[in-house]
Amino acid sequence: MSLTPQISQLSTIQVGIVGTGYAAKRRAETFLKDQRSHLELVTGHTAENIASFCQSYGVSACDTWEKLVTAKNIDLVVICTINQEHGKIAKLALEMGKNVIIEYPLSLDIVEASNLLCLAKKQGKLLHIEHIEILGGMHQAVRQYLPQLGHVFYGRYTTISAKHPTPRHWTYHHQQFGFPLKAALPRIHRFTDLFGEVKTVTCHTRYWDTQDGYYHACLCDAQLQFQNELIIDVMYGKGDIFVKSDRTFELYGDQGKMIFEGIDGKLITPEGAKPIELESRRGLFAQDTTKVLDYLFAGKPLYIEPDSSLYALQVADAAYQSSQLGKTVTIVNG
Ligand code: NAP
Ligand code: BLA
Repeated sequence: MSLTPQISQLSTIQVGIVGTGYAAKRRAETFLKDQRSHLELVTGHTAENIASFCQSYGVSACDTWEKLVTAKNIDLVVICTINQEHGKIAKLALEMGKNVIIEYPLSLDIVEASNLLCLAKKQGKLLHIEHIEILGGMHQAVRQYLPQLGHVFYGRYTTISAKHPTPRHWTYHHQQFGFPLKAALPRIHRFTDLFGEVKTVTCHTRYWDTQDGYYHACLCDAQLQFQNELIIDVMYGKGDIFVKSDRTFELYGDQGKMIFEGIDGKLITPEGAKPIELESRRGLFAQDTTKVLDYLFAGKPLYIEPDSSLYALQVADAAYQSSQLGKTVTIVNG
């Protein structure tokens, strides 16, 4: 992606954030510390949370996202709100000629996501889709030790978040969160980043519904077969039907195996087992934010291209189609 000259000539960039939750807070803290950015405006959902966010960080409040993305004094819009809103906010921001940072997923709609990449290119603006899992310790360790596994033929990634009771939160709402493997896109993106193109996807999804579009538990299980015959099983579950949380990542190769249970990693080869220690997952939004400023001001390459996120979304969309149709879906790779 080429450097946006307009920004590289500026000494500071004027930032607006849409959202007041965890991601928005970590972003705001980094923008406030970095001399290259000025946090101008913040908007969100409930007036109460907008007011307390703005008071904590000493920022001006805006009552709607439309006003924020059309504000003349904003150069960079950062979209940290619920998934259902992502696509439309990104679209207006790009149409207004803003640079955009968006938390994954870019959109819950694959056609809209693809159009947004074209729009960003046409406008000559940055569209950065955050994928902090790529910056995280586990993915870096997997990349580092992968050559020691030999030919990798099977992998499995289980993430279960047990909740008792399940909160009435947007992450348990069908429309607001979206299809689980689109919303939790890193479950697929970790593998497409390492192993490339997927050939077929078979997926089953089950929800334990409550009311008003909410559910109290869900289970989404997908099997991906890659072009190189590698088979990956992805299991995503959350809510009150689960007794215990679990995060287990495994890769099997003909010369070794890697396994991560939470932050405890192991590389197992015929010579024995070697522990792989991981750092905490904190600090990743700060890193992502700094990398965007380094890109805009110094032309340093970003760690992720939007096409990589779009491809993972295409695979997640195939998983959605598979679970709707009750059969295996073949991916048409460009
Ligand atoms: P969060 O802490 O729950 O914050 C969600 C934000 O959206 C809050 O400002 C909330 O406002 C607002 N919101 C809630 N319900 C809404 C509704 N119905 N309509 C409009 N806005 C609503 O969420 P988060 O963890 O920061 O996630 C934000 C985005 O980042 C999501 O797309 C998520 O997938 C992505 N992401 C998060 C992480 C992470 O580590 N947390 C990692 C990667 C990607 P109120 O609180 O006032 O309702
Ligand atoms: C990812 N975490 C996410 C996502 C959501 C949350 C909505 C995006 C969807 C997904 O990939 O599953 C929400 N995570 C939470 C909430 C908590 C949580 C509400 O841990 C409550 C404690 N995120 C955090 C915190 C950390 C964190 C406190 O909110 C770490 C200390 C890390 N969340 C984190 C990371 C990802 C993520 C690194 C990227 C997904 C991945 O690593 O695969």
